[in-house]
Amino acid sequence: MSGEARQTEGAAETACGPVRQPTGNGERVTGNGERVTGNGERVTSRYHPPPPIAHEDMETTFVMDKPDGVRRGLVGEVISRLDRKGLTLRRLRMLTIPEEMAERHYAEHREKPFFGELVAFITGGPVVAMEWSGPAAVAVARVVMGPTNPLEAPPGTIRGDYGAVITENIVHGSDSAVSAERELSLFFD
Ligand code: RTP
Ligand code: MG
Repeated sequence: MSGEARQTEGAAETACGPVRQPTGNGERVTGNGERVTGNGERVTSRYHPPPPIAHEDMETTFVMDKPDGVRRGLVGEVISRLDRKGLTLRRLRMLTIPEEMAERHYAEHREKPFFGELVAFITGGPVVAMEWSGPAAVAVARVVMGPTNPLEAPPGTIRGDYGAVITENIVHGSDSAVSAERELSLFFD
């Protein structure tokens, strides 16, 4: 059904079902949710709620406020955005990452030209490591964060709203469920 309001006889219909203006003409709602208008017309809601999220869609992901995010006082902002998006905070730990741990965390970038700079940056101040869970948590966290390069991150994302350069993009989020498992065990076990 289109999301546009559609005008029917005395009623506007939206994606969420019929929306009726208060008429004051004796409308009533029956026990099964039907609305009966003053002239006896029966209006059945056409909103069908999505099915409950299947258990297998629930995920856990690793998110980290990087040293620039902590330094700039954005820890609360990051937590608040993930909270409001619907994820659940499970574990949280503040630490300064030792060099060897940083190299393991970013092992997939070991051969990249920016690896040394990346390790120096991530070990350069305290971070806040977090475990978040929820439906499709890995992808959901990355949507909230925005693309890696803040210049490509749209407003409304953490990196789009607060970042300016790719080397200081405020927050890390696992890129897959496998990475999440590895990163969570690195930081919490
Ligand atoms: P992250 O791992 O930190 O959550 O970021 P990401 O998945 O969005 O991006 P990824 O490709 O894993 O890169 C890791 C971090 O490396 C820095 N980077 N610097 N100088 C550069 O060209 C460059 N490219 C990437 C970024 O800070 C990125 O977050
Ligand atoms: Mg990454």
